[in-house]
Amino acid sequence: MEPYRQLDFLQLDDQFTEEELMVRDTVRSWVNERFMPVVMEHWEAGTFPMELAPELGELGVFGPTIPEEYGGAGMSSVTYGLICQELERGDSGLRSFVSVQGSLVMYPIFAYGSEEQKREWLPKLASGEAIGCFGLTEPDFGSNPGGMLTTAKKDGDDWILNGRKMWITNGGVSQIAIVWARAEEGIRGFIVPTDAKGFSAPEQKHKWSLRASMTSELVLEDVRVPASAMLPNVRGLKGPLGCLTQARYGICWGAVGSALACFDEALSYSKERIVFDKPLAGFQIPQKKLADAATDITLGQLLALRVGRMKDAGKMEPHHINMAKRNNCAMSLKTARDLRDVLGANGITLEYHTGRHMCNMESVITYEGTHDIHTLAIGQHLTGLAAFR
Ligand code: TGC
Ligand code: FAD
Repeated sequence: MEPYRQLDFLQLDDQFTEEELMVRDTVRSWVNERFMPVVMEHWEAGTFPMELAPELGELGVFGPTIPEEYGGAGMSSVTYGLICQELERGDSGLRSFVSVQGSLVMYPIFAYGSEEQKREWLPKLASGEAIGCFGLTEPDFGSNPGGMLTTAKKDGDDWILNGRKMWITNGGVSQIAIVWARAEEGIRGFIVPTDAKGFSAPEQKHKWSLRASMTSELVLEDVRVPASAMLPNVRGLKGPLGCLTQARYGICWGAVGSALACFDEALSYSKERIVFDKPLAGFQIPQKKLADAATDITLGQLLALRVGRMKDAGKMEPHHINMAKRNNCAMSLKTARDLRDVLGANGITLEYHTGRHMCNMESVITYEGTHDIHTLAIGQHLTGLAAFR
């Protein structure tokens, strides 16, 4: 198969700055050299290559938009988007690892934390010396996190946490967990060290999607944390939902990366594969699949780019992200399904990447708000009427 060549049908590279393209290309080369050789083995084993965490830190992809004084790189949101695109072109598990660290762990500490919390944790998280996870979802409260049962009770100056979180990316490989819990005064976020007494993170096994990513439950049984563990500057569901807006933004770009990988593979395969004495690419039906995919990917690129420029200009609002996450995940899942078919039987082996991307996208279209939850959020914005309840 030929080396990766990214589809750029509308010459969108013209729309990026030199610095944005340089970061994209650096991350692309790293993914090719360091991640692609091991992805199949890890996906099959159901593990993430943890030895790469310090390299990801050195690459500057953990919280790249966080200011340099806290260990970040102070990059633009569009640059962050391109990073997510390149990582997810490798695998959704790789982008998830990075999104959770940057958007769901570093972001709440940066946006809602005290100065001491920022100075203590952000540099370690940026370098990959510490890994974090984000515990919002519970067994009975996924789409409706406002119903959470996990509690935080005051005991003198301390807090006592009790409850269960479920489907937590990086839960079993983290040093800290951002845990959202119901206190008397409303929902609060806590930085919980994972070696605290009463905290455990049993792994959730047997996934057939996002296999190169560890997913765990978080069990909190009378976990005692000091007052200084609470994120002081936010209260209520808008705290965790504000983090989700950041992570969903990265997914808009990541989903494009996954679809680009499938397109590149199907295009090169169809040119090499001979059926009925001529290349598969010379038949009308595969050409329609490729034309549809190229069009859908290009529209997804435009959407991600526009939302990214709006975010950098301070104009992006949550409903813009609802549309971009919803559209780009659905586009990427459909593209992977359609192009998997172009590879015939080879499409169901891990020797090729499209089937792996197709399975991964079933998680990506579900987490960070399901397709239908984003549909309802757009509906609410358009009509002013919430149809969730
Ligand atoms: P609602 O009454 O609408 O809102 C409560 C408060 O939150 C504010 N708000 C937001 N703030 C920031 N960003 C957003 N996107 C926001 N959406 C709402 C809202 O203004 C309000 O503020 P205030 O000041 O009035 O209190 O809340 P609701 O209970 O009706 O819920 C709305 C709904 C259903 C849209 C929301 O709960 C939702 O988004 N559900 C989906 C849950 C979800 O996405 N979970 C993701 C878990 S994390 C994850 O999946 C990580 S995967 C990681 C990986 O591996 O990449
Ligand atoms: P449910 O809420 O039970 O939804 C089931 C179905 O009902 C869906 O089709 C949904 O769209 C539909 N539905 C729900 N409510 C409505 C409604 N009002 N109207 C119409 N239809 C509705 N969570 C974290 O907190 N941290 C993580 O790191 C994390 N990582 C994850 C990693 C993976 C691999 C996966 C798969 C999930 C992860 N999640 C994480 C959880 C994820 O956010 C939830 O799975 C997701 O929000 C959906 O919740 P649920 O699974 O409980 O589905």
